[in-house]
Amino acid sequence: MSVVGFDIGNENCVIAVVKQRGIDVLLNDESKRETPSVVCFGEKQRFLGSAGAASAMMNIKSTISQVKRLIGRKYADSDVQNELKMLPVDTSEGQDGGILVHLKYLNEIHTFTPVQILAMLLAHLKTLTERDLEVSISDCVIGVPSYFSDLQRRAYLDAARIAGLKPLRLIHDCTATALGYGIYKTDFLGTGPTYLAFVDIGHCDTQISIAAFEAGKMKILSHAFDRNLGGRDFDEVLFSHFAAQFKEQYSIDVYSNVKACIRLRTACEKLKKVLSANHEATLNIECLMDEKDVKGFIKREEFEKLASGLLEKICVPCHQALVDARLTADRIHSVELVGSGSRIPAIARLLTSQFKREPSRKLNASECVARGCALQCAMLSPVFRVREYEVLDLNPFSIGLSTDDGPISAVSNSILFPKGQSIPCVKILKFHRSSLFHLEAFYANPNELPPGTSPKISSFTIGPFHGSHGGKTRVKVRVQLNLHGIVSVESATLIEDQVDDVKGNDHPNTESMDVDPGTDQTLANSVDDSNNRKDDPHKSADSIRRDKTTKRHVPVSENIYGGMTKAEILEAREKELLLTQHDRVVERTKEKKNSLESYIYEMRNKLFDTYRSFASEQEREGISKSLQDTEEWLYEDGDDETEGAYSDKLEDIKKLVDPIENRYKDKEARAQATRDLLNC
Ligand code: ATP
Ligand code: K
Ligand code: MG
Repeated sequence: MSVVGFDIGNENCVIAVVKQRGIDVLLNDESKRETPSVVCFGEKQRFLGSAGAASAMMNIKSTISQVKRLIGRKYADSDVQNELKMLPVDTSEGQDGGILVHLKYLNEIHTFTPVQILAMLLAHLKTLTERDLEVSISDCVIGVPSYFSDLQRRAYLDAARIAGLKPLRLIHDCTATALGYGIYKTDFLGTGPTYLAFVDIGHCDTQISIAAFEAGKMKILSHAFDRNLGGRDFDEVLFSHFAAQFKEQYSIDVYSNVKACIRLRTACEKLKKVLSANHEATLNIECLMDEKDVKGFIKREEFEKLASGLLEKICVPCHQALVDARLTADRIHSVELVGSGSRIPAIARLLTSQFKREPSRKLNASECVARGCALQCAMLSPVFRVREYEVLDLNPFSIGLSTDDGPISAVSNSILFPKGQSIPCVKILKFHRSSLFHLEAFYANPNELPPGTSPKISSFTIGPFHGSHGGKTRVKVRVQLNLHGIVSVESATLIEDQVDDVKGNDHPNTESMDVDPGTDQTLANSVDDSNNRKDDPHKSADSIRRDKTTKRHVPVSENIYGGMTKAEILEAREKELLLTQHDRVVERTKEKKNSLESYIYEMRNKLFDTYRSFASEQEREGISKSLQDTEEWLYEDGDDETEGAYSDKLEDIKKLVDPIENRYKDKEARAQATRDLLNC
């Protein structure tokens, strides 16, 4: 079994695997370590990853990039609308308020959700991994932004399932980076924890986390972010600058031309990269639009002036990360700067002033997330032995729970899992109920959330069940915030005392409290770590009074607001398999056609050269004619044929050529034998 880590970026994906001697980053079909996050629907097949990027310009209206920006989000969200403006693909609102993309593919309009598109990308990464490892894989760990909502995390898991993957964990990007940093480091000072800040600037976002390291463990103290600040925003600054300049200079309005926009944006991204290493850079685009060639020039200083607003924005999450971690900048031992978006020199300068020290670049800026994910996967996999290392991460947004009757007042401010709570975590709640009821999970503090995030998470139906007459009925509900950062009801148990009420408190370890006798809810117990599950204090209490208490399993069903049902996931999985199958057939057909073509060229040469003296004139003429006919067929009727048709044609010619080839080979073998004899 193999363990794999995936970093799904808005621009690039990285695959890392743990091998005997360490962590390897895999090469894609173009031998690159980064794979573009692009899904493109060509006329006859899909092009994924690098092939997708290569085919994008030919299929503008059916190429999707940055799908991560759309995952688990609402069509009506104003941020999403801005995103969609940049995506030249047709979209609409789904019945559940989600996003649908419509593309022409195989002469039909197909509709996909962002989850399906992400699944295509994941399936591609899975294929690349399997090709490299020569085994099939399913266990993996995938990096996610810390600001992802419950729904976005679930969407990632759904996409992974559709792709045939089984994520052992969705891990926050910076947590993965911090893990990769800390696990091999043994020189942390003995006196108390060492604090580090990890700053990851990607294509679309900025994430900052502060972690505390001690020998053998790492604890995340805060996650802060700007969801809308990344490399592409710097591209956009250059884009607007040159769009305005070209309007004046060349009287062209690139905004009116989709293709010109894409080309100018691409050129601006290149320009930005050049400016990271040089003090000035030029831009040349041939035939940008209206058959006009354009030229531009900019100095780094000017670029930095244009981008000063963006640069200042980075200070906000830096400050927030420190505040949430309850630390001042001088307590930070080092600031590790990662993500390729951070290569702009002005960013390092700005961070220097924020943290009062120059950021360091000890980690591989583009691979650290994937590497950390692979490590975490090895740690979670039963088949791998990794050094003992504790990773404590935390919940980014406060999660509340309410019942049909309103908030659970036993929980302070009805927040069950506060922001900063460590994950995973289980809390046990007891309700005095005699029949089916509902629980509702929600985000308790909208101020913490990225704008546009719905506070509604999910609702859980506990039941149906019926208490037997006369007995006192309690329902014990285990609510968990799992390793992925997703809230769910793990189980519900009906507990009936057959005798009179036992006592308020179940067990010395149980903090039972009837905080709100007016309602029928009681917060019974909080267990802050699911690792403690095995020594649930209830077990011993129950075994003591087994004769008096009965326990029964109560069914729980969940409804995720905006999520996919199991049936929908299955259907999407079937569809993905069909599309993959189709792509494979198209690929094989192309290969067969190519080999037929090259066989024709090869034989045409050999026939009048190497094989000349081995064929009669009649044979040569027959073969020549057959080669000629097949070539013509390839250009006409045979241009778009099936795999089988190309194989048949190849076999037909081979039947004519083989006898001649055999005669040649016989003679060669005899000659070689003679040579060997002479050499003896
Ligand atoms: P995200 O983390 O937002 O999902 P990602 O992980 O794909 O995206 P990265 O690969 O870390 O993002 O960074 C991509 C960004 O880095 C792009 O905007 C790219 O233009 C930018 N970039 C790459 N090289 C340089 C460079 N030399 N100078 C400036 N920017 C660069
Ligand atoms: K990346
Ligand atoms: Mg990234």
